[in-house]
Amino acid sequence: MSQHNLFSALRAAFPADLDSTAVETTAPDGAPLLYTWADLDHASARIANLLTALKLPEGSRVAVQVEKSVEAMLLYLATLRAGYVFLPLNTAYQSAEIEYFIGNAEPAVVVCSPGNFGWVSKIAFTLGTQHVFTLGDDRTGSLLDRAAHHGDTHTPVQRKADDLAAILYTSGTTGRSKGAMLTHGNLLSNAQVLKEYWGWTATGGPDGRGDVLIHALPIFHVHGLFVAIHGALINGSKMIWFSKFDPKAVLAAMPRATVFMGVPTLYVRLLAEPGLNKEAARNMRLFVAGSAPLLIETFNEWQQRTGHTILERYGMSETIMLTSNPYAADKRHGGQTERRGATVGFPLPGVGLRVVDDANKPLPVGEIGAIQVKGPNVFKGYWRMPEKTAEEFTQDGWFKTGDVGKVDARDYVSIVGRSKDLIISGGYNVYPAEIEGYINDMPGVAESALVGVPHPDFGEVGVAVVIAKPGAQLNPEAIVASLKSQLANFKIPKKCFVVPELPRNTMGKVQKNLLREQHKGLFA
Ligand code: MLC
Ligand code: AMP
Repeated sequence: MSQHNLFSALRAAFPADLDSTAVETTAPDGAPLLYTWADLDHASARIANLLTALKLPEGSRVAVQVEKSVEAMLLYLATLRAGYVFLPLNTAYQSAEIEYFIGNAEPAVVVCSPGNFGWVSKIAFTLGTQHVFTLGDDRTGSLLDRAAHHGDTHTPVQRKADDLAAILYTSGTTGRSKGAMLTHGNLLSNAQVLKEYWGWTATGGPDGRGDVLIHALPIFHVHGLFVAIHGALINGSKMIWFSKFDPKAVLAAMPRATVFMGVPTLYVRLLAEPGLNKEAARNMRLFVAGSAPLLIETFNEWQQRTGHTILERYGMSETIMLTSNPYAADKRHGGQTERRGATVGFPLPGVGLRVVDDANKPLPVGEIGAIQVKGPNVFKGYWRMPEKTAEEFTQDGWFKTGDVGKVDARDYVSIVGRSKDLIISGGYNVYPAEIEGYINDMPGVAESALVGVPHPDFGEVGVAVVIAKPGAQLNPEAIVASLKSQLANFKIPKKCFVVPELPRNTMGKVQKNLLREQHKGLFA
């Protein structure tokens, strides 16, 4: 059997000089911290040996909800290395959310922050998890304590391309989260394509060691966990690692870096820094944006201030990266080099993309329809939801993205909307049905609607509109406070209104477009 373990491919790309710096970061107390490539290899081997020693069943899930740290990345690498399935969880999730994920994924191992051990371990043990470890962002916790007793060499477990490497939960339109199953083959093929397409270079960066990536995104989603980490590792490139995005710190690191990746909010916040200029960006090679629509104003302002044209790309949890504006001349499209604002570029090599009508019939150039995709990057299906998986694929194997868009005469893809009822706020997805479910369960609530409205920082934020049952008195602040006690903070509506009625069409369906229109100026 040939070896398809993603870790092996990443490890093979480590530079020959294993004592050179792989990651540069600061400890929570502000002390500088350097990790060599040898450190990454040995520390991930220790954790992989610990996981192996637990003798977990084949295909076991390792669910992780910890603050961002280099060790959290090492835990990801160790999970791949040991052949298990990594399941990252947003640190903002609260107990009801965690209970759902653990109940649904049935992980054999859960790793949580030391401060959350009480409630997380209670949920996990109740639901049958055998092992709960802790990992702090200051290298404390039982995971590293236990791993320290294991050896620092480890042979990656053989995996087939089709074996699961990770499960990423993505909420569904009905409110129930679905686990997107990604294989070693999905992740590796996408990393290899992006290495080539974005011109990652092993030499020529500011320190003479090739590209240097500023990593400032969370590592529980596709963008920070796969696109950024795999991008750097598969090129043997150093990372300047930030546990939290701080525009001033990123700006200060920029002269030592060549590549930056961010959701649009990160670009908006960097533009608010007076020090962002051509001089600060002088050594940069590439700025990548995605996960949410990048406003053309942000794209243009960035060009004026830094002299660099942001490369916008488009992806999903289910597919990793799908399309990208060109980094260099793209021979498949007449050698075009232009990175065009308000477009997401061309389908990546190997990715099939079509725009179709309601009958799945491909539409002519320029017409707006549903975006469907195919390729080695497309996931294996939703965890334990075969019916849902079947619904989301056409009979001839195209995945329905739920995004609405068009392809122009020069082959550039634009996303113009979504058929799925989804709000993307600061790069995080908020599914209205989930929030409405919580509001509707509150005493005195008859019905509610959550809509996304424009926001200067987060791009889009949720606004809740609620109607009371006859005779009930509702307080918008109390509704928001109740949601805050139950849900991840980014899902909380930024504003809540109690109104006598909701606008409806003749079928009685709530007209969310009218609510959006009514509230679009709230944060202007
Ligand atoms: C934080 N807050 C948000 C928010 N993030 N509100 C709405 N949307 C968000 N995204 C709120 C908190 O609830 C809190 O409110 C207040 O802001 C401060 O919280 P914080 O945690 O201190 O915020 P901050 O650190 O400033 O975080 C903002 C951010 C973060 C933009 C840095 O949201 C972020 O890292 N976003 C990136 C998400 C990402 O990586 N997405 C990739 C998905 S992959 P209060 O009221 O409690 O004080 C994907 C596929 C693809 O989509 O194509 O890539
Ligand atoms: P997620 O399920 O968190 O992976 O989010 C995926 C969704 O993010 C996609 O289906 C799109 O709706 C959206 N998305 C990602 N990149 C872009 C982009 N560049 N422009 C617009 N929307 C995007």
